[in-house]
Amino acid sequence: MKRRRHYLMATGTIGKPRLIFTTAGGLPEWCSGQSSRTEIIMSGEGSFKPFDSGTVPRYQEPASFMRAQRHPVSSRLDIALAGVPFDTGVTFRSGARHGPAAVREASRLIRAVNPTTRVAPFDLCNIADVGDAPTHPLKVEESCDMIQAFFAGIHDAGAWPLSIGGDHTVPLPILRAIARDEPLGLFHVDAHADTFDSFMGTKINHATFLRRAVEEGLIDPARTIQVGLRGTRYGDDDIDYGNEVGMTMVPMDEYEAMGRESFIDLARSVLGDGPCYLTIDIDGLDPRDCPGTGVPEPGGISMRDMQVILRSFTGLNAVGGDVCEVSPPHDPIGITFVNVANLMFEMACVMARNRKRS
Ligand SMILES: [Mn+2]
Repeated sequence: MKRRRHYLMATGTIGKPRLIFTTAGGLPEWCSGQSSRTEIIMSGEGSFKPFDSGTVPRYQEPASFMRAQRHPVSSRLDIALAGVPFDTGVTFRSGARHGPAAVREASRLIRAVNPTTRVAPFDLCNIADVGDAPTHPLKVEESCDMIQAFFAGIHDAGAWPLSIGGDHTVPLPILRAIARDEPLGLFHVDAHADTFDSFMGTKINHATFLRRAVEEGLIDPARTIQVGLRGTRYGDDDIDYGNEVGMTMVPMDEYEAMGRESFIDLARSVLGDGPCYLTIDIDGLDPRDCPGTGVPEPGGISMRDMQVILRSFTGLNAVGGDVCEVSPPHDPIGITFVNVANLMFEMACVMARNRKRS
């Protein structure tokens, strides 16, 4: 049978991609959107719409974040989705270097419109998957330099980054790239405070990223709120540092006592109107929802609460975000990655709404 080639063609302005058939015949009408070989042609004025799952089934084509188009970093982008496959900064179980691949795969399920806020991020903004930051699997500091350079490219192009790690060292080089001009507020979900000074003689790892970021003037501690802190601890060093610099810390016991709505009010008041960054260490969520992580701690935030909190952030001045510590080898069922894909969508909604406030 004569092979038919289909072209998913950019339509000139931001709009729905159009399928153009270059040869006729062969396939029945009901599968006219499919092909064994679909090519995306990007013109100078092309569309950044994700694949339409009503045309190209969501299990088809190589995975990208939320089925976004793959595109190099460009000044035409509002939000750049990126992976950071790096986990040489972990102190316990490794595996988060595989996080971006697993979340890309799971994010095939993500659809277009937020059911609560009705934000449709791909309608508001040009969003594309710009691929993975380069890393070295054996070198921490060198990898940080490579990651920083990659995100500096995104920042210099005028786009806001939304990434999937990688261990929780990853926000440090991202913040070094995007918070050079002014310190950002920080919404930080985590079982651990990540404010140790050092671990076994190393200063750059997933337990120290936030302390380094404050020391380097990248994060404003007065506009920083941490939630989900719990689990057994080494001592008071990390919490003492947070108190010393004036962060707002909400341990899990306090979160439960104050309740979700009061926490949302507190978070909005701490973060204020200035630009802020969102970082979710997936171990901040309860391991029953997100078991795929390197340092699990029982008794965490539910996926449902996290959804509601992020939806309540609509209107927040969020200019970047990440989800880190997503470790595929520790979740053979894969529910972690479905949840993380949904958190990525929620963050994309907050950022897209902020980018297009008018
Ligand atoms: Mn962390």
